[in-house]
Amino acid sequence: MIGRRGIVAGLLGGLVAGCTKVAQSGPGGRLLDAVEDWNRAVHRALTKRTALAREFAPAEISPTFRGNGTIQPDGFDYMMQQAAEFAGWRLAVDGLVERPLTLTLDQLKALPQRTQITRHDCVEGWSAIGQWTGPQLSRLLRLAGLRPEARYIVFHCADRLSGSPYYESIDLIDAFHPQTIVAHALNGAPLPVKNGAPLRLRVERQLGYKHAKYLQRIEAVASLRGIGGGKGGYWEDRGYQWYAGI
Ligand SMILES: Nc1nc2c(c(=O)[nH]1)N[C@H]1C(S)=C(S)[C@@H](COP(=O)(O)O)O[C@H]1N2
Ligand SMILES: [Mo]
Repeated sequence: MIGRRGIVAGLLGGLVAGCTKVAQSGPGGRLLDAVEDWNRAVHRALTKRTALAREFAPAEISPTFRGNGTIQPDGFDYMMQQAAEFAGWRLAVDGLVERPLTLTLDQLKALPQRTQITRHDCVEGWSAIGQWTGPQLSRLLRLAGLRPEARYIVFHCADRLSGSPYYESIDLIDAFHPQTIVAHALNGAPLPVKNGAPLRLRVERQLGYKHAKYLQRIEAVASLRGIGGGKGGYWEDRGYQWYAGI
């Protein structure tokens, strides 16, 4: 993970530089304190980003997990796939990768799986607890091999809202977070159409709109400019925060 390693290297570099300056300036207690404060702040920020979201017990699963936003994509291609129970669905992993992938649902299910019971929080003011299953996104990205220029992962969806394609994006810290998965099952059954069949992102440290449904393509990019309205997501292009941490 270039991101984290880069930050840690920068941090060590900063500490070494700090120590040299302290050594040069004699009793530099104040400077050392400042470096320590900075170190602590960076460390706190990093642990916050990489901490696990709370996981719940099976008894806490919501009896119904409502659908929000698109609950039935109305494109012809999607409806044909739906009629065939998504037997022909393919997930592309491409962009700034060494080995572009096209994966069937069976191939995704054959990878090691993660199952997690988490709470979904929508900005519109509702929450639901559900159990999600699927391969970790990190595994797909390692299979494809990210190129060093990759900075963001973009999720292209099969639906449109008010005429524009739904899409989302996250940085590499969230992309490699252990609870970031490409889910094909909700509560032990194939994903219902209203919840994003046949594949949706779960990015558990962020709000509901980041959890892209109807996933067709995962693209590694260096910049979010030029995709949609350029702000990194359908709702971001309409004024929502790009980083929607919870
Ligand atoms: N493709 C797509 N993904 C989407 C949306 C959407 O309209 N289209 N809505 C988002 C919003 S605002 C929320 S709260 C969740 C809702 O997920 P659910 O339908 O499983 O409750 O999906 C998110 N992902
Ligand atoms: Mo939402």
